[in-house]
Amino acid sequence: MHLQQIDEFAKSIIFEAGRRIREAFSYNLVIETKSGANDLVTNIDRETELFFIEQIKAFDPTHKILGEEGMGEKVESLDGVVWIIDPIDGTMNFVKQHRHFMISIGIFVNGVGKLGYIFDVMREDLFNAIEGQGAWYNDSPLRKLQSVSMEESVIGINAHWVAPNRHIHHEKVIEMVRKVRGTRSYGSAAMEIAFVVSGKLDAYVSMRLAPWDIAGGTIIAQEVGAVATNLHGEGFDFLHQDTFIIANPSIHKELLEKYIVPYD
Ligand code: 2AM
Ligand code: CA
Ligand code: CA
Ligand code: CA
Repeated sequence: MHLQQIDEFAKSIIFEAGRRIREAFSYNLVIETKSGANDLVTNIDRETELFFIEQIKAFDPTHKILGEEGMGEKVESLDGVVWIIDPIDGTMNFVKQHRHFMISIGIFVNGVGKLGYIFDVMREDLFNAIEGQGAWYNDSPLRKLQSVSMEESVIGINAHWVAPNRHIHHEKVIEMVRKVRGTRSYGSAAMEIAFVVSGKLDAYVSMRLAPWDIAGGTIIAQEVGAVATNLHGEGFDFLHQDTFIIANPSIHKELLEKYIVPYD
């Protein structure tokens, strides 16, 4: 099947899923916790993932789907066409603010990221990319990232990492916070990645992300020259969780060498 056809189909179901999520606020949200008090899931996360699975299987039953809520089949390899889906990224924002949450989708063909989408559901803003053809914010092309210095940078990072913790040298994070122009924390990994690829943030760091948090975003990143790795500077494995950084290429190395230094 032609990539262009999959792209058109993907956009159509993302917009339809967005309409359904916006309507869902008028009926009951059932909120549950998963691994802990800050790890939430709702009936809408699950229903949205199921909607994607049903639509994709009707479109082409050979496509495989790896979704956060585990409603699809078990996906153990990236052979064939694989959709990696986060039906709602930023569930806490969804529940608490009714905004600032994204649908995030990456489509891989035999392990290569081909199509990436991050959709801001309430603003109806789409960031997307086609491998080798470019990236767009709605209908405007996204430009290659211009270089920035640390002093001019705005970095997406959670306040946790400025306090003593077992993941990274927090005193180096404090140095970074003092050096850069500003820091932000939006509560949706996909939103922060969308901001990095469109130059609204210069980097985003997380200690633990899963494939569905970053699949769509890393495909868009390639098209604008943003660099995405784990905190050891290695490529991300799309079947397991890992640490994560995405940055403007002019500061990625410096961030990892001087400021975002994991213990192990
Ligand atoms: P989610 O909303 O899809 O769960 C919140 O800081 C960001 O981290 C969100 O993008 C959230 O995705 C993601 N995240 C990944 N693992 C998480 C976890 N165990 N608990 C809470 N948020 C998590
Ligand atoms: Ca979640
Ligand atoms: Ca997520
Ligand atoms: Ca989610």
